[in-house]
Amino acid sequence: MQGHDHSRMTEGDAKEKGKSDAENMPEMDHSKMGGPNPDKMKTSDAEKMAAMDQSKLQTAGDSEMAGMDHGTMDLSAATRATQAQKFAWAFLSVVLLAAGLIFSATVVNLNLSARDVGGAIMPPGMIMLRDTPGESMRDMSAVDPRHVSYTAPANAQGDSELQPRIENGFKVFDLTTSVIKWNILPYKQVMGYAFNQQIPGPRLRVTQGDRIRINVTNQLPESTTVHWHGLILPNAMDGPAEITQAPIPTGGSFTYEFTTQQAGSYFYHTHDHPDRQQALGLYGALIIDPASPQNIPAYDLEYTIQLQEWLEREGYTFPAMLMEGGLPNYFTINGKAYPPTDTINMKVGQKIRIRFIGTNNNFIHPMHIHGGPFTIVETDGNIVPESARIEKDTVNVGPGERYDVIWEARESGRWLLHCHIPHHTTNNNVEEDGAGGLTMILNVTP
Ligand SMILES: [Cu+2]
Repeated sequence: MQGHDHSRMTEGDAKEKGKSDAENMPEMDHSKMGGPNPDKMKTSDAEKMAAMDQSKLQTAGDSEMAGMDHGTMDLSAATRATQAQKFAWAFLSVVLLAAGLIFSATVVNLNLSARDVGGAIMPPGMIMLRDTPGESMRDMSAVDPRHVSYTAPANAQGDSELQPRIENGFKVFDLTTSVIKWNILPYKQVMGYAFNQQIPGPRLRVTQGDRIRINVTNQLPESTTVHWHGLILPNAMDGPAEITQAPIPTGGSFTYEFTTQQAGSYFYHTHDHPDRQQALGLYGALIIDPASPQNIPAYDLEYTIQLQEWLEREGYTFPAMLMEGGLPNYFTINGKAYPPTDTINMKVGQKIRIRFIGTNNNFIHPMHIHGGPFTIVETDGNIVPESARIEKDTVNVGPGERYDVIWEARESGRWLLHCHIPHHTTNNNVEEDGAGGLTMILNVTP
């Protein structure tokens, strides 16, 4: 019956073996103690062994645990770690430590050093895997608040016309880049990259045929350049960093010089990491008036619209872009989100020329005007021939595009001009006074 489990015994087994089990019990107990096979032992031998075992226990108990009763003494001996147990714990600890390191190495990019990404604050939701380069992270990181050198008044306006000074027949403009704090709403301040401490940068207005010179000084924490979007000019003056010129380093400057050959609505913007710098505000309008009258319909007023997307979360401003973590939550016309965008006052019968400029960096904005269609008279600075002019009430303004449209105030009232992607007419997904973001009002009176 040795080794036979009682619970597995059948009824027949129990009847048949029951008696012999009872008879063998004392021997089974001895066998559990180890030592010589009790079957082969004489009765007197078994009795001697039992006595010896008893005396061993007694001796050990007396010497090591004097004063304690036998029960406690036995427990203490049972909980004492053996060499094998100590080794097993040490081995398990080493295995767990190694597993922790290996697991971390599989999910964390150990190739990046603090020099690569030190101080960078990343947008929530950006996907950063082991193959994400440090440069990618710096590109999408928040504007470092320590680099802000100026805080614009909450009601400051961008796109203010910069008057040139005349030097040797050149119209000379000075542009300086820097990091500023800028209010896109009375309660919402962003940290942006600005020309001359405003977003958009100052409007440069010249005449076709003018010789112009622009001195650019860079006070950003990174290099930059300026590109003159759409212009016919010497290649060396075109602006793309690393392509036609060395980037202007922090504290450095560069002078651009050319003669304006075209007329129309243009703009200037950074061409050094523009995905970051232009998304943070480095752009401005460049309006070139024609040298002689153009064949376009007459108009009474004009207004320039520059679009931009923003990503601002928890006090940090990230360059908005079409990438995980970079999606925008604010949208501005000339640096302001509705309600504080401009309201244009008109009389019934007046016509306004609106210059839509695609300074927006990532998103196409279908710009719509209520109260009747407009006529597209120029595209990307080029006059649309009279026979090809079309009337529309919505025009897609993609990045880099310009549309000059003429809209007539046919009825009095408050007419909306807005992007037709409704998310772009909210402020962080919230509507205020009926809209937000890319919205403004044309207020027409009789
Ligand atoms: Cu839009």
